[in-house]
Amino acid sequence: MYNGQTITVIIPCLNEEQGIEQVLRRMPAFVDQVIVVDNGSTDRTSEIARGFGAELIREDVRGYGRSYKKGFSCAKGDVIVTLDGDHSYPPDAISYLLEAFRHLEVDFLSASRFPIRDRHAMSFKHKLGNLVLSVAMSLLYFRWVRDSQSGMWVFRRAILKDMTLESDSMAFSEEIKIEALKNARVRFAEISIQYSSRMGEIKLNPWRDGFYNLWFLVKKRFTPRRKR
Ligand SMILES: Nc1nc2c(ncn2[C@@H]2O[C@H](COP(=O)(O)OP(=O)(O)O)[C@@H](O)[C@H]2O)c(=O)[nH]1
Ligand SMILES: [Mg+2]
Repeated sequence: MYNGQTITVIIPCLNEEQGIEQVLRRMPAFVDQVIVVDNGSTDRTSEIARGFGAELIREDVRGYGRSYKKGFSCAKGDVIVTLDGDHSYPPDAISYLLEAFRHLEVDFLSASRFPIRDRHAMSFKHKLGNLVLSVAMSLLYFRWVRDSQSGMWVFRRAILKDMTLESDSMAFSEEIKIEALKNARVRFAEISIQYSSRMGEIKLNPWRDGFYNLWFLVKKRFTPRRKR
């Protein structure tokens, strides 16, 4: 419970035995529900998550977006906080983000990894790719977003019912921000956090995911919404 609100943290994991241990070790005590979505790990990810008392949920179909949608369906908190299982996003920043979320009176707060202070945290290629995707998203949606690919967000769970989240892949991170930005009733803000080098092996495929995410932005912008 934080400021009278119950908090759910969701962490998607695909073989993150090193990172998840550090993330869970640093999880603030005020978090009411910690959900680890195991996306078919073959290492000790699930064992470690259970050992720390996290709620372990399995998603057998691979995909970052797919994992999040499964996690959302099990979330009970008033406010949802997300981060990777690789210990690149700081769990210590959760209280800082929740404080900013309240202070800024927003419904969706995205944590930007920029400016990057740890120069080993992201390669030049990744920085450039991130910039291209963020400029593209900002131009398509008429709103400056510095980090369209950030995986750390804080939002009111109630806004999920107004979102159309179709992506099962890495494009999910831009899609959820677009859905927040497009909704006039959802107040959106971005704030900077400290991003550091991930532990374990990277799951992102920079060229494939980068081009796909660019294509996804354009497709989502120009195709009419599917009826639900
Ligand atoms: N790329 C990818 N990540 C997944 C998947 N399932 C869960 N994840 C987790 O999603 C997070 C993001 O992946 P990561 O390799 O860190 O990408 P990056 O942070 O964009 O460099 C990590 O915690 C992964 O373990 C999946 O199918 N694909
Ligand atoms: Mg990561």
